[in-house]
Amino acid sequence: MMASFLRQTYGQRIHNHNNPAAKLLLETMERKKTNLAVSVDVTKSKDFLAIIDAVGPFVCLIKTHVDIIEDFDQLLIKQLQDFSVKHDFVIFEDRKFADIGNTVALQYSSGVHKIASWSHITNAHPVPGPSIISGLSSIGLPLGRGLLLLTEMSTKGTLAVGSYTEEAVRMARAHRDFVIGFIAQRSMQGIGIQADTVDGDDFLVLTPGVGLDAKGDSMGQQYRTPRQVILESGCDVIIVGRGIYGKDPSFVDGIRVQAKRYMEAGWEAYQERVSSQA
Ligand code: 5BU
Repeated sequence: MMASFLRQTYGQRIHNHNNPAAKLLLETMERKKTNLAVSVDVTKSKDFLAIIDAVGPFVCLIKTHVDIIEDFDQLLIKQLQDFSVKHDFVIFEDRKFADIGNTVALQYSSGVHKIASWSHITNAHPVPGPSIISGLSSIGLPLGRGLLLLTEMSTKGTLAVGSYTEEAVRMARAHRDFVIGFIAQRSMQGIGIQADTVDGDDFLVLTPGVGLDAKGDSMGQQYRTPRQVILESGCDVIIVGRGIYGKDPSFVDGIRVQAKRYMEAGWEAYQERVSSQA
């Protein structure tokens, strides 16, 4: 059955969560009136920071892939954190952990990037089973971090479907303190439980594969509109990358225009959702 979280406002849903990262994200969305996350997939620090400063006012969250930055150093993390305070957004390193508990704990805490020390949210593939959650949680939970499990993907031919998705949602329910939600293409409400059971777990759904102008790319990516994602599929956050900065990361005026456009489209779809009676 369809639970009522979809009609609750982001502000109301803060009370459904105990994890500090989940609360921070919902508070930020409510305060700034945006469900837009920008994925900053560029290889140079200069472009990375320019895009973040340009889109900052319009986003609830900045998603990073710090391992693609060629001139990465700890100063960049300090600058990212300063922007997070200046513009009031949450940080999500899209690391997609996928190994045994001991290894992911080391990858999360250590190495060049020390992700747990600065990223409010990170994510993991459920493929190793529950031990990946305990491994990451041993590092992240004491720091107040939150984890998203990847239960679906936006790519053509993804294997994350059916019973894989269902089992992953069950894994999340068993680790509610640290797992705050999913990277998925639709609401995971009621997935993996009996049809007549009420699902009392409010998970956040962050959704990549969003574009207003293109249907996909040449490497298997598939795009849907903010309306399809938020209103028709019940997701909470739209994640947009190239739709906002295109091929020219230095054209900040254009980037601002696109960020505002996606923010408005995402918020309009959300308002329609929470006010709908169906
Ligand atoms: P794009 O430029 O809007 O296509 O970028 C999408 C981003 O979201 C990119 O960083 C991907 O790594 C990420 N992504 C995705 O596109 N699809 C998925 O299913 C997952 C992540 Br999981």
